[in-house]
Amino acid sequence: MGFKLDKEGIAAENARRLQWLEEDYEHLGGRLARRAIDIEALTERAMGFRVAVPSWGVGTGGTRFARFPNPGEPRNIFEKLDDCQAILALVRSTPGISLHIPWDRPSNPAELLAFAKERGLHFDSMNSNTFQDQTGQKLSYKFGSLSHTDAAVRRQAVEHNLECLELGAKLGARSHTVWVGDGGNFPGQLHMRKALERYLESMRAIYKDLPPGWKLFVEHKLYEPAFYSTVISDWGTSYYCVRELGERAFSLVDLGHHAPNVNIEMIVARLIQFGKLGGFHFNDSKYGDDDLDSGSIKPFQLFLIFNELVDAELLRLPGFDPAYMLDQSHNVTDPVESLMISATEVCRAYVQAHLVDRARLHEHQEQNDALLALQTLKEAYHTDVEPILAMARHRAGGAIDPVGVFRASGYRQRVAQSRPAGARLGAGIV
Ligand code: LRH
Ligand code: MN
Repeated sequence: MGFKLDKEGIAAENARRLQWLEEDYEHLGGRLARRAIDIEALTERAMGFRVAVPSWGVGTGGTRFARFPNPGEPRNIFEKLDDCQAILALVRSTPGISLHIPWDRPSNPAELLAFAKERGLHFDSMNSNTFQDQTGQKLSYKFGSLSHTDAAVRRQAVEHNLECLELGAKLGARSHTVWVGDGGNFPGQLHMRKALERYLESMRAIYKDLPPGWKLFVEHKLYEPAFYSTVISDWGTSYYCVRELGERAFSLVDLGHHAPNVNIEMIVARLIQFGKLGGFHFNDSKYGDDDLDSGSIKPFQLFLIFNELVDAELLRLPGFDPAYMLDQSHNVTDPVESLMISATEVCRAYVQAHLVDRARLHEHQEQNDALLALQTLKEAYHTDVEPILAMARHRAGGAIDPVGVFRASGYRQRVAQSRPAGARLGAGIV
């Protein structure tokens, strides 16, 4: 039943789809050539595109109400990396894995590094966790962590982040992401200026020990778990902090961390202009921090964000090197399938943004021709680049149809056998 997700198994499946792909690819190539666009150059760009996968994304997510585990849930970091290998085998753009500590704390870092390398994987940004209390933890983060009123709690939180840096250095990571849920639920609960000062004092202690060549990412979020005042609630506060910390500190934009209808592509343009755009946690949402699949709710917004990123990339703006990561919670789909589709949707927005006729757009902008300026963007957004994405996967040894091949392989059924369902039902994201 099924087949191994190796080159042979994937090639056999691709063989059944290749002729149609080549027809569609040639047709699109002809249409793009009319716009003086070389499809081969775009396919090269798609093959070079990379987006990191969150280790916490391959397990089934949940809400505060419930979590409904999938068959074959990964039970430890090694099984999570096996699932990440399956994703990489099929879409080829996701060799980077973002770890979360302590959820993924290995007893033997060297063993974990070797395990990842064997699977063509490497470790991307580290993530600390001072938004949950761990068993045996001395001081609680109930009322905050890096901004807590008690210096001992702040020290404990700083120590945890320093442990993440030390571990990440052993695993070959090159950046560290700090998101804290610190904040208040009621007016008056927090002194808002003092809380930010305490946070910055703690972050300076972390920044001081950043390994050479590393970047530190500050992730803002409007609300949740705090429901009145969040210490790092918006890009402005994040930008102020990374400016204060130093040249290796940058702002990370999680798409779900903004109020509805906020113009996120404009925040991206600002952070690019200020030289402080560190990277992204891509996902999508309709209401709050829903952590839904990237491009599933607002694909035009994702395109507009990449329109800003590609404009900067083409201009080779100094220091412009944002880190692309997914950060999603898969409550009702197979996490492997959702992550593959999401990696593809992010790459789609990237390739479409390369279709924008920037000379013509610039002209319309200078002429204040609002309609033709928007049409110039829409022309790129309405171009179906699926043949480019599929050809890029195929040429990189991946699957023309990742989900089709994943299902045909019987991978999920196989891991359901080898990974008996764990007792833990419960709620929450992991
Ligand atoms: C907070 C967040 C953060 C992670 C967590 C898993 O909402 O986006 O990036 O640490 O999700
Ligand atoms: Mn995030």
